[in-house]
Parts: sequence; C-alpha cells; structure tokens
Amino acid sequence: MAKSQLPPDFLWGFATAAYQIEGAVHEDGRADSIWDTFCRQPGKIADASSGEVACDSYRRTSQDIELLKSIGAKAYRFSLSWSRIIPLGGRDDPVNEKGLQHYVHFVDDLRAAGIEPLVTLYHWDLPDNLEKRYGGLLNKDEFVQDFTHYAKVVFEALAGQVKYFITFNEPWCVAVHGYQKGIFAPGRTSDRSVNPEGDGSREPWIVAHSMLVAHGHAVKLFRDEFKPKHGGRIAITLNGDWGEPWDKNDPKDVAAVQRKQEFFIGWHGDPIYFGDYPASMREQLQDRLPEFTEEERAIVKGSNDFYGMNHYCADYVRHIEGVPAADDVTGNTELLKVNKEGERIGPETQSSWLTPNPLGFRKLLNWISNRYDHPTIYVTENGTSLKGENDLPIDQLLEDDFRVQFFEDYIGAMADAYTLDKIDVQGYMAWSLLDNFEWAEGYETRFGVTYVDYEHGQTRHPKKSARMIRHMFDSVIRKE
Ligand code: GBH
Repeated sequence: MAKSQLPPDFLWGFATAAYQIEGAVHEDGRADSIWDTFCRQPGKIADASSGEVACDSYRRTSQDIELLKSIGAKAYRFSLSWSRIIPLGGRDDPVNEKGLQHYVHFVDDLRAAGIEPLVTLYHWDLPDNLEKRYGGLLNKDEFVQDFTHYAKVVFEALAGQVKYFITFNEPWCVAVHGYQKGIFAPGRTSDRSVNPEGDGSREPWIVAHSMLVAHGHAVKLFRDEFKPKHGGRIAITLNGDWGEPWDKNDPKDVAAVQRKQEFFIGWHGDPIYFGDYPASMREQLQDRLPEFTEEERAIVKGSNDFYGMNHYCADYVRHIEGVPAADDVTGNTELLKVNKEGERIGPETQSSWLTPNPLGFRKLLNWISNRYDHPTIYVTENGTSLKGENDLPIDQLLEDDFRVQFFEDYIGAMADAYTLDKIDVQGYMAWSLLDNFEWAEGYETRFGVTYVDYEHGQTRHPKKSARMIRHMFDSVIRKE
C-alpha cells in the first residue's frame, strides 16, 4: 500500500502561549493577569513557581526565531498577553503602545524569517484588573465588550501581517479547570477545601457562554472590518481527546462515549456550527445551561473559518449509573486508562491525563469532520510529556526517543486521515517549541522539543525531536 501523504502547502510548526514562555512580567508596562495573582497563592502550583521568568522569551524573540528557523518550522503559533497590550484590560483603559509594538515587531521578524505567524488572542491570561473590577468571564456583558475591544486593538495592529487568528484557546479548560475543579486561575470551585468561593454546578456553563459570545463578536468584527481588506482567517481552538468504551459490549458505555464527546467538544463546537448546545447537555443541565438569545445565536453560529483542534490522547469511557453529581461536567461518565479487559489505552507519560494513542487521533479527526460537515482543520496543538524526563541528566534528556516516536505516530495517523479518510487537515503545530511553565504543574513537566535550562540562564538546547520533525514532514508532504 502506498504511504499516506499530506498536501504540498501543508502548514506545520510549533506552538507556545504567552504566560508559559514570556517572563518579563513587569517589563514595558505589563500589568498582572489572573495567572500572576493565582501563582502567588500558596499551594496552587506544584513547585511553587510562576511565569515570572519562564523561558524569558519576551527578551529573546530573536533567539526563538533563530531556533524556529534552525529546525525548519514553516509556522509558529503563539499567544498575546492582553495585560501587556491593555494593562487594565477594559475598553476605556489606555492601550500600552510598548506592549503592542513588541508583538508588531515580533510578527514582522517572523515574516522576515519566512515563518507564518498564528496568533492566539486568549490563552487563559485575563488582565487581573477585569477579574477584580467585575468578576471577569462571569460578567458576560462587560467581558464581551472588553474582549471585542481588545481584539480590535490587535486586528488594527496585526491584521495586515497575520493570516491566522485564534480567539480562545480551549474554553473547556478555562471553564472546567478555572471554575469547576479550581486548579487553574481564577481557581473557583464548589470544593471548599480548595477555595471559599465558586459554584462548580453553574459557573462553568456561564463562563463558557461568555467566551462563545465574545468569540462570535470578535469574529464578526474581523470579518466586517479587517478581512475584506487584508484577507486572513479566524477561529476558536477546542481541546478534545478520543474515547473508547470501557466495556465495548455494554451499550451504556458506547452511548457514554458519544455523550462525553458532546460535553467536551460539542459544548463549544455545536453552538459554533449548529447554533445551540447539544441536546444531551440540555437534558442533564436543564436551566443551568444558558440559552442563546436570537442575537447571540446569529453571531455565534457559523463563526469559524477553520476548526482549531488541540489533541493529546485517548481514554476509556465508562457510564455512571444514577443521578449525575451537581458539578458533573462529563455527561455522567468516568474517564479511565484501563478497560474492562485490563488493557491500557496508551503508555504512561509525566502527565497523569496523557496516554498517547495515535489511532485515536485519526478517529477523532473523523468524528469532528463528520459532525461539523467537513471543516478545514488546523491542529493547533499536539505533543507529549515523558515520564521522569525532568530527572534525567541532560545528555539523556536530549535523546527524547519517546517523543520522537509520538510525533512519528501522530503525524502518520494524521496523514492517514487526510489520504485514506479524506479529512481536510491543513496544518499542524507541535506542542511545544520550548519546555515551559506547565500551569499548575509548574516546571516539573516538560513538553518542549527544546530543553530549557532554567538553572543556567534559560539556555535552549534542541532535543532529538526538534531535529526530527522536519524529516517526518519532508517524507510525508507531497511535492508539487
Ligand atoms: C494544552 O491543554 C494547553 O493548551 C497548553 O497550554 C498546555 O501546556 C498543554 O496542553 C499541555 O498540558 O482533567 O482529567 O479531565 C491540554 C489539554 C485537556 C489536558 C483536558 C487535560 C483534562 C484531563 N487538556 N485535559 S481531566
């Protein structure tokens, strides 16, 4: 059988996010985001660290561009720090020219190096002032207006040079980790041992609605005022992992897989492609799930120029009997790593949730494509941590064969989806260019294709995977 291929203009590269790499949190007028303040609370971050220094990328833009060039990247996905651009965040607050110009120059320098920028507006770092001023994402009316204004400031500065914009990165993670589990900023939850404030039975659904409506407004603005002149495309990025039934002979587990995907992906995907939340969510959540007004529906439906897909792994899904917990976000299911027969879904990594399963990637590409009528898909993140990587001596750490194999298998599965299943996948960004601040896990978990030596001046040392990815794409991308 002929080897599966990808199209000649396939866009591939690497991804990062502002708070995870930039550091320089007080430089040039930047103000706190909710992650700066969250990290200052004792016990929230595994190694008590923060993004204060991180990879120092704010001061090392030319090093990062050199690195991208040296490993053959065609594209780079990064996010903007809202509180650098509008420190206080709001639509009547001043724009910080220095912060904005930093990104203008960075984009120019990327283009000069022949690297296509993909810009994410919101990768979880809300200006802290907006959290304090009106409760951040819980206040839909204020948040939507402030996000849309921020988007306008960004489009005015960058739309001429940037052809791919992503509004929100993984609204699921914001809503669930930030408002149900309380493990991400702003750390709200019903669990009073974690936070005295929060309501995990209601707030996740409220903030998700805010993000969807804000996304819709930013997209409308882009299409009305910027796209006609500059072209370019805009979308949201949704996370989603594959699921297999825990007991494949139990129809309840088979149904649970579909319900789980509707709760994880359909929650945001259905309003964008169909104009409403999935029926399974309405059934379980009833009036806790917000309703779209007609105006909101019109603005959210059809608001993706492509499907931004973050994907890491697979789970077994088991149905739960009885009434769902008040703060259930899973569709009354349980995610497990071992099935009824005792088989593992994939090998262990440093991240307890991340068990690679490349065939699951191909299956999920099919699931998304079928559900949403074959959208163009850009994979905006895919990658892995390695069990115990942080404890290895550097010479061994740089030989990250497990990660090399991961990319080989996942890129192969994607090529199969394109060639054999006719899935319209046009881009792929490996997570991540650099080891970086892995949110609540701090620096103990490394996702980079480049080792960052935090003890010796944040120096960069490409791992084997950094060098290998270009060869994988070289061999799989069809020549014109
Ligand atoms: C991405 O999210 C982020 O965009 C990126 O910033 C981050 O560094 C990278 O992954 C690596 O973690 O709580 O058991 O239900 C990861 C996607 C999806 C991972 C949801 C955790 C939930 C597992 N996340 N998943 S669970």
